[in-house]
Amino acid sequence: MLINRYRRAIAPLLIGAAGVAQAAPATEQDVRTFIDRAGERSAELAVENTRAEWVFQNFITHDTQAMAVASKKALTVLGGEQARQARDHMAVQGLSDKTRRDLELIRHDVSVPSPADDASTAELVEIGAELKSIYSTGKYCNAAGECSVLRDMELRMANSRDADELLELWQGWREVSPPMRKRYARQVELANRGAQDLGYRDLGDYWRSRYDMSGDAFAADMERYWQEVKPLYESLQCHVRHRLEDFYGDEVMPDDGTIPAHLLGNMWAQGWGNIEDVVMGGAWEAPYDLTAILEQRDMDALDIVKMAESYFTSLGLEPLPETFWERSLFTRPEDRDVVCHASAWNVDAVDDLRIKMCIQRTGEEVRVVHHELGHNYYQRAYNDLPYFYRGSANPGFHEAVGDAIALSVTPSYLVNIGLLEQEPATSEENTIAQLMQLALDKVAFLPFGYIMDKWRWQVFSGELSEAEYNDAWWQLRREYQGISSPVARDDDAFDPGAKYHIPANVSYSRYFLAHLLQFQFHREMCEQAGFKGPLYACSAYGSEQAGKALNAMLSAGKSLPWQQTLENFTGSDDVDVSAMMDYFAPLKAWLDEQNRDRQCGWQS
Ligand code: X8Z
Ligand code: ZN
Repeated sequence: MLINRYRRAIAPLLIGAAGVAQAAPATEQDVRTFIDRAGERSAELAVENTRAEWVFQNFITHDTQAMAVASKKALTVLGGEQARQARDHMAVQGLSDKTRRDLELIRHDVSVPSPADDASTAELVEIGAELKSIYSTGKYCNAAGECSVLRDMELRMANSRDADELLELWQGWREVSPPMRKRYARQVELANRGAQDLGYRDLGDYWRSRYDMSGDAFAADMERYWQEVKPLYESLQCHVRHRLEDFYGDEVMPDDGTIPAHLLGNMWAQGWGNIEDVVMGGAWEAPYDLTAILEQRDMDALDIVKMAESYFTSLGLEPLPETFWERSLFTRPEDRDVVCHASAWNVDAVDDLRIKMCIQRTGEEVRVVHHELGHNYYQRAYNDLPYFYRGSANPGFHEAVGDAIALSVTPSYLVNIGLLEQEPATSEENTIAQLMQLALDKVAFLPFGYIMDKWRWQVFSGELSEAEYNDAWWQLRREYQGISSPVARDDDAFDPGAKYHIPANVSYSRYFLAHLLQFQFHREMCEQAGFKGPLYACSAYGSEQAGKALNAMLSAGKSLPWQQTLENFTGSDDVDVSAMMDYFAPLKAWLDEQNRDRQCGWQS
């Protein structure tokens, strides 16, 4: 049966490749011809689709959406056909490891696979565009009829210390997502069928299987990494909860040990850096305030991007092309709807690099700009590889590069580039305050980075019905993050949909991995730069040797199993949480001291 299906799939290829009208047993060479052709066909359609998608995301209208859908549909059809063929070609006897892996890459080249029939593909792609559009054009209108967009609400959440106002913003944004739920459930149904056609149990199994190991082994590794970093998270959660209770009073704090989700300075409680003042209780101030520096110097969005670019060029990498500055979107246009969620593009897959971002003048955004340029430098480094190798070693690598670079935004770096007059004194206070600032973003993020896909894995496997989506989401939020909903949720609530990557269908394990990998990359770059001293004090700024080592990794794209690429760069073939744990070791000791007589932990 398998052989028959396989023969049918490969027969046309043999006719095309060898010019004979009869199916012959396929050889490695035939399969290689298939791989090359698949790459050429995908490359052509992908550029066209990226262009249509760029226009749609920069000018969201009925028509641009229709155009993006049409081109996405063509790409999904092609990607699906080739992925199914790749799956069948795996039955060819005696293939080399490299060819097998190349087939695997083709099999994984669609993020949301469709069943083979035309109607399903059209429906699936349409739903995808609708979800993105609902999210990106979403506005919250208050009782007085004043409407706000997400960026403004996020900024208010970052700065407000009024629990009622925070609750209104938190609830308000979640009014955008209920209309997504039905569509989302239908999309899951279709994409699951698409994944099953490719030989996977469901879409979750398909997503987990793109890591050069079985999907089940990947899930086990994710859990292992989480268990390794969990004690650090628990110490932070306990301290933050107590500080919030001191600040807001115990009437807003549940007595089960969880933190209500609206008090953490971020719409999704995924990063808590905006409430550093509350967490440090005014006792120890951060040694510098990057947001204030940007204001004092009157730096605008363009200045921030130039600053990030100059970090990359200091490593010996080429400046961004002229077209980057002409074609990127740096600030939110007032007159139209755009997808504001930050992203980095290489439109022609050669050097048409761009970012699209609604930059705000905050220290947090400085990190995000570095993050996006990390994507652009990666895209440029692998642009000369065959199509299916153009990508990061695994999805986490793409997300880790710019963040690793931003870890070099230290006080000494800011002095170096003239933004800070002098380095803050070396003191325990300053060290802890600096580490706390970063931990509130990086450590706080870890369980959130994990549950976004954990929730989807449950949804995709059919473990949850549509009616259970929201409760299961809060169950995970509670269990892993120790965070609870500040109010009972309505029956029609769809809170996962209020986070971009759910409607946009971007898998999220990549960010969890990136939060660990970036410390590994940073450690390696610091070694290359010859830095001696604690990891948190290192900036690899200006080290061409570090730049060379980094670029060698970037240039490998996904041509090798990621474990190999990681080993070539860092000497280790696995994600190693010790880099992150070492980085935060002084903070962990300090937190445990603060927490000594406190009740920690929460009911899950
Ligand atoms: O989505 C992003 C980037 C674009 S790839 C801005 N990030 C995740 C998020 O915002 O939720 C970066 C960190 C996590
Ligand atoms: Zn990213």
